[in-house]
Amino acid sequence: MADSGTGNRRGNMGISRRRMLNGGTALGAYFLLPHAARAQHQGHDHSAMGLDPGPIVQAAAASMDQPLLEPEVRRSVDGVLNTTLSCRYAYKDIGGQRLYLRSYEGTSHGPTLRMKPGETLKIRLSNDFPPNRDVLPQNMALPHQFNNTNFHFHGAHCSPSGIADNVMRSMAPGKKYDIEIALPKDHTSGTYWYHPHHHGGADVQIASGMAGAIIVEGDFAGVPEITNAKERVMMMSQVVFDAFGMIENFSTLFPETATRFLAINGQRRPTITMRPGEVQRWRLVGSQYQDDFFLELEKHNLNVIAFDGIPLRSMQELKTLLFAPGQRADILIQAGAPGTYEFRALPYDQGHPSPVGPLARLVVSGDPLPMKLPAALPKPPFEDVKDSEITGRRTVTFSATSPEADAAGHWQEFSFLVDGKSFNPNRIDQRVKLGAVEEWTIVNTHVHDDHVFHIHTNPFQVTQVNGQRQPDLLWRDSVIVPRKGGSVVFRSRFLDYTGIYMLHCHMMNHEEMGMMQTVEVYKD
Ligand SMILES: [Cu+2]
Repeated sequence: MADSGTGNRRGNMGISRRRMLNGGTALGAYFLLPHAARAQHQGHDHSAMGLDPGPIVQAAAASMDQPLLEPEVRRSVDGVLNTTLSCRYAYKDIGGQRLYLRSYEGTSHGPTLRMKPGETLKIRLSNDFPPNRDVLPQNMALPHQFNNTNFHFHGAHCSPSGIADNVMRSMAPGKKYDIEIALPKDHTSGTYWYHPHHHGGADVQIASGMAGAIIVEGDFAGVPEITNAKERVMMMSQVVFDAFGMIENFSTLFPETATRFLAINGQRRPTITMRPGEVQRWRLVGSQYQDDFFLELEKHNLNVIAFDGIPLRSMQELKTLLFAPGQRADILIQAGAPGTYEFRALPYDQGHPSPVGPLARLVVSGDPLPMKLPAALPKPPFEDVKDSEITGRRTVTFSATSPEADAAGHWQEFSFLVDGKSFNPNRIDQRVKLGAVEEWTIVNTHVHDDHVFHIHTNPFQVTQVNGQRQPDLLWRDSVIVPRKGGSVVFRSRFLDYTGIYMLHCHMMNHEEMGMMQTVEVYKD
């Protein structure tokens, strides 16, 4: 990335980039001070110069334990969800930090879109970011031009072409773009999401909170234990920022220990209230940019009814849930005895330590509200893929090279590859004939990291992990592939859509550095 031009863009602080660099250490330390201490510090400096310290003390107001807020909801009308989406910089107050980040609509996460199978999503996207100031890199697989964007409907079974779910589109700053995505009538109902997918800047944009939920309505009809439960949309995130409260350089996201703290819907440790016995449906969206969360809710089961927007055949009553970037989990929580319980990420070894810390607090209080968990779930939407259906098999290998010292290296010392190659949008890597039903083996030869395989357009049914038969035969669109030669075997039907789309690692640092391939489904 060329740094030459970025000084002006950061010039809102009234000093040149050179001076910022010279004073970087001091300023960095300043920004790491707790708010109250910073306010006091600023007060001293400024009063000495006879300046009003301004309203910064105000920002020291409680930054945790506020009620959980959910993104604004936009719904379809007469079969169409017609909306606009502005991509722009915004100040965001997260966990007591005033950050200046890229956003949808100026909010911490984008609006929640609610629609039904058979309906059409029409978006006029306005790229209101400033112009890119960096030239294209020699190696296009590397991060660049963070102000270009596009739109991806993660998990949707829809056309990847034209102005539909086409992640090959490039939406440059200063212009408006139309997106039109038609869902088929038999689309699964559940929790989906949207985020930018422009290669070069998607990682920076997602890490900044550019993501929103898409709820395809209508699942579990006839199961009142679920449809009567209050719903909550939870956009999970790892909050990262530099000493200036921004993300303007890829080094801010890498190495993978860069996370400052965890958040839900742009709030650090918010409070969720429930009455004893009450059942709520939490729609967890794995919009964290990079790492797995190993989730636990103190003294409560996580009762999973759907993964990746696809209803399960039976509820899974879990004590902990390993939740990778890109994935979704719909869970029923039944509140226990009055008290306060931590919803948190526990330590986990994904090759490097997964981020840990509080996500939210569940406060159970008030009169009991007797509700029940469902005794059984309805028939799931997809038939199992049978041996007799399989028309072909292939293997896809994730690998990476890293410096000797591994995680201590600069990001440019690593490479992240699929089948030994870095991403090239002008090359077709997997060609699949329309109508094929295939069994794929995804291998991860990287010794240091688990990776997260994700493919667009068609979900898949996982049959084996590390050679072990999976009795629950889950349908997913994103799955963890264990390190050190680990593997996942799945089956998928390529029935409805031709066109070019992507498979990639959903740890966005890896995707951005080249761990992505093109898939072309063609008609004979
Ligand atoms: Cu990866």
